[in-house]
Amino acid sequence: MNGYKRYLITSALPYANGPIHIGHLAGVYIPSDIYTRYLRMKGMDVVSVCGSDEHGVPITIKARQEGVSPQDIVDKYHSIIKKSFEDFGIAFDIYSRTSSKVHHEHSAEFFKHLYDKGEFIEKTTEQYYDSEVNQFLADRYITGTCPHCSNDSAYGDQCEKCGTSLNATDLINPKSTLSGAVPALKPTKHWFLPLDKYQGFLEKWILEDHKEWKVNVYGQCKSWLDHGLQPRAVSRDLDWGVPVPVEGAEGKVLYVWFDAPIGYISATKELTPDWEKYWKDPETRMIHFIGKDNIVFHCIVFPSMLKAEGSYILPENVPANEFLNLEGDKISTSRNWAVWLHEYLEEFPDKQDVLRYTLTANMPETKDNDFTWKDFQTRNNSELVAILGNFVNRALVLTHKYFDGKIPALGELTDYDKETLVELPKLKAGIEKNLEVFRFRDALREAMNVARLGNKYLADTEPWKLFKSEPERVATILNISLQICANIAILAEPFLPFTSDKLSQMLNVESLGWENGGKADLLPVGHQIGKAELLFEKIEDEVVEKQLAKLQATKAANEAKVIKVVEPQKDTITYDDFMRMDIRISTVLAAEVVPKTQKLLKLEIDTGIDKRTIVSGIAEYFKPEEVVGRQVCVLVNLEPRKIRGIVSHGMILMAKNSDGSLRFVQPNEAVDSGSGVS
Ligand code: B3M
Ligand code: ZN
Repeated sequence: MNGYKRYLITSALPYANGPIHIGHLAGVYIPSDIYTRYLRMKGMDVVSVCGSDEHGVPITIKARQEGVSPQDIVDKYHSIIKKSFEDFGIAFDIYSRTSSKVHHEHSAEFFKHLYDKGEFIEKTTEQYYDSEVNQFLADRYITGTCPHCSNDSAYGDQCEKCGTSLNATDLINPKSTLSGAVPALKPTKHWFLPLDKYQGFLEKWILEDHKEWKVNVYGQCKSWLDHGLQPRAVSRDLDWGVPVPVEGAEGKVLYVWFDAPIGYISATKELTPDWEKYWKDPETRMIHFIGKDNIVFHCIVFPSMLKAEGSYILPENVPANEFLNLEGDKISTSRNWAVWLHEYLEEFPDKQDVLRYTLTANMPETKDNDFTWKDFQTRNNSELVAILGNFVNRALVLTHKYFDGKIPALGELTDYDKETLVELPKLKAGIEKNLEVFRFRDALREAMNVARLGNKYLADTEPWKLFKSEPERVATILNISLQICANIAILAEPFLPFTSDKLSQMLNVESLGWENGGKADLLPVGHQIGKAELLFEKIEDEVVEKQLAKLQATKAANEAKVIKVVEPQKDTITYDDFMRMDIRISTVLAAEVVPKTQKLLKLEIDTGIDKRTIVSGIAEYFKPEEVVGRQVCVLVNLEPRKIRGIVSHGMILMAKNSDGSLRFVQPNEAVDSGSGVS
């Protein structure tokens, strides 16, 4: 903590292509907020910046799916996300967005500066181009067959079935998702940042000078560095983003991972004319809060960009978290497997701190962790209500009852009183020690221990039994209890800001600075406290069951959706081709399984023009007795074909369901046999 004049806290810029959920909060924004609040309470010069990441292909895809412009998408989600942060008390100094003018200008300038310094390599590569829509295709806009597992809907960057990362040129039978056309390779020029050039610098800076970084972060960096870094393209052929500011770059934009981290700089620039102090003075300590999937960009790519530029500081630490799962499954936007913050608040409008508490207590600091509604309920009922809420409530209620809500005088202290009070500065130091190394779960546990201390103190001293016989002793006990309450208001603030506010109001004090934590004389004798209100209320089983039922319904809906393979449209035929098909309503007269087969039925059919034999591959789905007497559609003029020694004269029309099962195509009311279908 020493040797720095100021802090710059950045939090990963969420993509503005969807709302945010508990995983985002637990992974990035709660730790960032706890840390920032702590620094502010200590009176540090600190700036916390964030904003929406509004560029990149996923946003253009979402826009296309919804039939609106990318700007419409980012406008919509930027305001939803911004509101969620405000509602949860995530206290950024600025929440900006990368479509802002300042950002476009600053990121273009940053690129131009590197370009002019000759920091990029220009390379022409072959990329898929869709000549029907006249554009180069981002990897996500190309589908084809995976060369590893034959999945025929793999993307140009990854096969989601077998998980392999791919290059678009690896795909067999590539197809443009924009037009369905077969794309062709076409040369295109791009700018690459030669990361290999920074290999030595990064090895020293991270592997030698930052051994204190979290094991998961250090390990990922080491693995990248051990594999050897390669030049990375920092431009893309796309029409959404920051245009590449050099001649001959029409239709090209900065790669989203080039401009997004510069978003931290532009947000600071929007916030204060003093922004350079935060970005360029080595006495600033910069911390990046991110999730584990962003480690390489924040520890390798962005530092290389900053180094290439030359005038910026580097992050002092990047305390990335792992992922949070939900009820044992990976959180997924596409499967709607998430607790969305805006939905949570509809159900629990005044329980921001309960979620903040549960997510901090389960923060995926060193490994992936699980959020369950049961745990949420237990944390609330057995910790927040039973310990913190209960203690504060008893202390305040008894003070009103015995002393008209005025802080009573302290008498002579017993050994037990002294032992209790001596714990306060120790707990405070424990919180600090943990926060300074980004161990938020342990820090929270120490903060809760302040409430545990108070709860135990009241339970052990039982002032309600003493008032008649020893009113002075009760005065001392309540004075001490209230001082502990004031400590909670201070020490819990970074974690539970709403509760801390409410508690300060109840104690009738302005919010107290961090330096007061640990003290036992925060509330002077005679000070009038406010009304005692409950800080937390019990969450009943039904409430949690309702949330579980909602997730269950999501799961059921997802299961119904799986393997929905919709076959692409076939080649165009002429009207005449269609008219040449003679389809008739026919009746099945008799049916039997073709001997030694499992799939084939031999059917005797009345077509209205004749009676004939047709062999049909439906035996797995229909027993002979189920089809006799049915009206079916038959293509009667199909050329005869010998199947298992039986000549089949025509084809029964069947619909194939998404799970592969078959259904007859049949009139919904009886029709004469022989009626034509057209
Ligand atoms: N938007 C990725 C993400 O949300 C990205 C972070 C940018 S931070 C500069 O995971
Ligand atoms: Zn595959």
